Amino acid sequence: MPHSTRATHKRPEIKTRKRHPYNAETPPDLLRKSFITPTDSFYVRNHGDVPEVDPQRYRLRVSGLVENPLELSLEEIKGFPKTESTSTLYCAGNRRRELMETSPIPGKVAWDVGAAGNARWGGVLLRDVLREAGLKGEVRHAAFTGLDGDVESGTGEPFGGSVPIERATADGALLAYEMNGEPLAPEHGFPLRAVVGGYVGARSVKWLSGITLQPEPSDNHYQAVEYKIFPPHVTAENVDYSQGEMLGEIPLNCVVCAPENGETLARGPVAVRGYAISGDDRGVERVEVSTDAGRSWTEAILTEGDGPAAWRFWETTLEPGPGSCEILARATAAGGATQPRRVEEVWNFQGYANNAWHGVTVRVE
Ligand SMILES: Nc1nc2c(c(=O)[nH]1)N[C@H]1C(S)=C(S)[C@@H](COP(=O)(O)O)O[C@H]1N2
Ligand SMILES: [Mo]
Repeated sequence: MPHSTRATHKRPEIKTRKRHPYNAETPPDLLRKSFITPTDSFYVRNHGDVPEVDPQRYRLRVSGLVENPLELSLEEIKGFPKTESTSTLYCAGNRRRELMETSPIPGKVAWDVGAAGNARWGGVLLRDVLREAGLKGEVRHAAFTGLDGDVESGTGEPFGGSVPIERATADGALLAYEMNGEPLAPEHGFPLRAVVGGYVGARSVKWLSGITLQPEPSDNHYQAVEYKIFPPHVTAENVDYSQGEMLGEIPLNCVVCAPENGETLARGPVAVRGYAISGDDRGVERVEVSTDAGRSWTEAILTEGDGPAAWRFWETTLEPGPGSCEILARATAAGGATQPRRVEEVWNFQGYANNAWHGVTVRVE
């Protein structure tokens, strides 16, 4: 098997969602086990082949509207002050499977709830590197380009995407060379990736080869065509790609990880656990659960998580009656925002950003 489709360090419990290119997600129980997701259970989202990069010959190019275009070796990048931050990567396609059950979304990865993970990233602040390059006044976006080969888009171009310059220069935007205290694994972007806290995973470009400072967002396929939200009536047949909204901040979301959907439980108290996430830096204010289809709610306890870019873990205890029971969960953001109730309200033909109330159905005996 070629190097490009091999997952180097993953546990056997990880669920492969696609072999070529390699895509895999973390099962819910494993995801909820530790606040920092170990690298060997962290999801992988690849749109092309994992490139084999020689760290000696590697260069990062910083170009566009800058006073001093840069070409930095890995050693030169590591010469900037080192910074560490805990930040959740959240794939915009997470929970697509539920959207697909409402109405088909052909050709897309059927992610359950595990295309998300929280890591301790080590690297340098993107703004330190941008300061060295010297931004010109017209800069509005930082556009990242990767080194992937043979991407699914068929454009022949590697994966790329951009973020507004305010995000690129914020505290949570890193050029990371470490994940959980180790050099990045090949499938997570070795030797260098962007990590943009609070933004959908697609903007955290792996195997970073270039950063272009520009007045407009990136015209890369994965910014201009995919990772865009269209209203529910737009389809692959009638879509106008000049329209739609480019995904940015992670939409407020809340997921039940335990018990798992379809589990059979004995009568008595049940520990209910999950994660919640909000892409804005004020974070998650409250998580509630319901066992009566949302008529009444019980507040859960927020446990770990207090940084702006990391998810929150939550838990509570319920005692559902015998028979079939759906346990629903929803979050409220610090600014007061809530989640839409039904998947139908958020359905979009590319299947992104499903943040309807999440639920698991269990049987109590
Ligand atoms: N170069 C490159 N960067 C990429 C991707 C990719 O396919 N190629 N996938 C993106 C998407 S959609 C997500 S969700 C995250 C996943 O990061 P991970 O595989 O390290 O979990 O990487 C992003 N960066
Ligand atoms: Mo993603």
